[in-house]
Amino acid sequence: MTTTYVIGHQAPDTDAVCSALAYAQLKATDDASVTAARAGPLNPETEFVLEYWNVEPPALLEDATDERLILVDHNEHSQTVEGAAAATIVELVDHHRLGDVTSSEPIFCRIDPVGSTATIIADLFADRGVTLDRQTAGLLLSGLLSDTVVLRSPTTTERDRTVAERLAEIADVDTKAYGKTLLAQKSKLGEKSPREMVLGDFKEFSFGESTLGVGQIETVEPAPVVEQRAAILSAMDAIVAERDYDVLVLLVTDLLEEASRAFVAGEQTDRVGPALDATFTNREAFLPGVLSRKKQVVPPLESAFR
Ligand SMILES: [Mn+2]
Repeated sequence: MTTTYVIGHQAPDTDAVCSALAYAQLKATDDASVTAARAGPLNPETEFVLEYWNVEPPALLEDATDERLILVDHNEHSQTVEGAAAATIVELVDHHRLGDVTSSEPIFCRIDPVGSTATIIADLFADRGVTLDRQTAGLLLSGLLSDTVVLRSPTTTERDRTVAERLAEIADVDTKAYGKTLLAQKSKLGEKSPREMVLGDFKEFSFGESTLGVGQIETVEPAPVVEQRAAILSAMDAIVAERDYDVLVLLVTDLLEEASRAFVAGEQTDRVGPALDATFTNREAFLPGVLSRKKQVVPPLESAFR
C-alpha cells in the first residue's frame, strides 16, 4: 500500500503539525495508508503541545519525491517539503492565499479564510460525522489558539470563536488559561542563536521577479530579542546572501502590546517602507496594531513587489 503523507509547511508551526496529525486521523478512519508527517524540526511551542496532549510527533519527511501528499496549512511551492514538486498532491486544506501548487487530477481542495487550518479540520470532522476525541480536540484547539494569538489576531473570525468553544469543551480545558500557557511557550527563545530566531517561523514568497523571506518572532517579551538587534541584523544579512533574497523582513511581534517591530535586510529594502506604510530608520520600523504576517504584511508586500 502506498503511504499518503499529510504534511504542513517548512519551519512547521503548531497549526501545521496539529492539523496534519488531526487530518491524518480523520482520513485514516477509512484509509489506513494515510499518516501524518512534518517538513522540519518542531518549535518549542509545538513540543510543549504534543507533550501536554501526550501525542507522538509526526515523522520527519526529508524528501517527498514520488510520494503522495495531502498538504495542510500551505499551498505554495516555496513553502512545501523538499521534493514536493515531484510528488503527487492528492488533497489540500488551508487558510492562506491561493498559491501555485497544482494537481494533475481533480482533488479535494478546501481553502477557507479563517484563523487556522485547525478550524477547518475541526469542521471537517463534524461534516463527516466523526467524533473528536479529547486529545485530537486538544491538538486542534492548540493550532487554532496558536495561529490566532488566542483569538486576538485580526485573522480571527466568528467561526474560529465558535469552533474554539466547541473544542475547549471536548478537550476539557479553559481557553484563557490554556491560551496563556501557549503564549508563554511561544515566547520561549531559550538558547536560540540569532539565526535560529530569524528562521524559526519563516516563510518564503516569490512575487513577480522578487524572492522575499518573511520571518516572525511572536513573543510576550520582546526586550531580549530587541537587545540582540545587531546580531539579528547580521544573521539576516547572511541569510539574504546565502539564499539570494531581494528582501528579508523580520517581524518581532509583541503579543501583549499588539504591535510589531520590523527589521529589514536585502538590496530592495527601500520598497518595504512604502509598502507597509512605515518609516524605516536604521533598518527598523514600528508597526502599531500589526500582529498578522498573513493578513497585514504579506498582501501589501505582494502588491509592492509584483
Ligand atoms: Mn496556519
